[in-house]
Amino acid sequence: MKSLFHFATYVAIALIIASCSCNTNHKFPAEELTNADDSIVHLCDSNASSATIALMSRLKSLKGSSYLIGHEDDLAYGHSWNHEEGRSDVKDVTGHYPALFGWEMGNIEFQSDTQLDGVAFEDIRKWVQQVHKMGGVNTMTWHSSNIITGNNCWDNTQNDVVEAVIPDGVRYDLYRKWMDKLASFISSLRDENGDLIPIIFRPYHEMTGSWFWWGRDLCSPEQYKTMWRMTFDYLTKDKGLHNLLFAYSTGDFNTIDEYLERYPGDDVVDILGFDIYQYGDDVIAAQKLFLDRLRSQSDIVSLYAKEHGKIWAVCETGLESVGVDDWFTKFGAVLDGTDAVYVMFWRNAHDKPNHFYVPYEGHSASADFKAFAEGKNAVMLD
Ligand code: BMA
Repeated sequence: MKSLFHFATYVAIALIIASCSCNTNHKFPAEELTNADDSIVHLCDSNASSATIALMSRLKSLKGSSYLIGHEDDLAYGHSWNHEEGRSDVKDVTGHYPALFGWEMGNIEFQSDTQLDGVAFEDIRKWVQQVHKMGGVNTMTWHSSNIITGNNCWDNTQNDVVEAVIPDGVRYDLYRKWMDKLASFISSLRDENGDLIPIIFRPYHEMTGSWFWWGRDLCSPEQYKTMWRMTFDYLTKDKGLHNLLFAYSTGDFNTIDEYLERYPGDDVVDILGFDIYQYGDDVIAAQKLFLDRLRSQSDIVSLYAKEHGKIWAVCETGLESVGVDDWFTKFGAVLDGTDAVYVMFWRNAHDKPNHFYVPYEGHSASADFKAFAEGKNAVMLD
């Protein structure tokens, strides 16, 4: 008896130590709400599924205390590797998977087997399911093509593409067919019980710039808002997709008026945010400017979110090639002072050696990224 008791005690102590040593981060609460209180968790889609309400509730619980760390295409490929089961540059460096995973839908409109960066939609479906099972969050962008020319989303040579896709536009019917393709893929993202997996959908992003066909110089604010509302209604009402949280993410802006110029309304945006990148050859000087921008943009969005009962996130960010060895801890120091609920770093391409936004194993900023990921407010998956 005695030795058994001792053995059990040792096992319990070992388990506690083991769980402490691998849980350096805040935990992302996994419990699903059974009686979600709509006065606390209010979603734009009044018919949102319970899993979607639960995701919002989990995200809300982070506000002001911690943030998820995310990475685009994390499981699909990384710097110099492609499609290796279970591999992730983030995990290689930190020992943990990110808590949020970004996926791109561009080319779904052509019923292509692969999206615009060459990842098979079939694989994305499998990874979305895997992430959901691990307790992580999936977010999605759609760099849809220019429907007038058939070229990609960066064809910004016309200023009538948004006008063409909204009701009464010359490509309205065709655009609905494109949205059908997207809807049918989203509808295939189901868990083991056949229930739709919640997705943070972030369409028509960086609209404060003009590099995409939906950009600032290429449509009026009213046209942009109409396109957003049309998309919201089509996916949630016509297509009955009740697993979507809608995220509005601008590019750079200086004032709340600039931020809200194309904001379609609190009733069709669940999550606020912005995409922000560091540019400039003098990386040290550029980082200072970048962090100043991060601080001021965060303050603006955070205030609006607070006043309107929303949560917000840094939806895309990074420094291409990570040319500063303590970039992440400096970034983290600023983020720690905000109430963002997640941050997503952009992709580590497998076929463009300089196109990566988190360090890979052996990179000189790896230790710094690991320290950031183990920071007091960062949430990763075990
Ligand atoms: C950009 C780059 C491109 C990519 C696109 C969509 O920022 O990463 O290489 O095709 O995003 O994912």
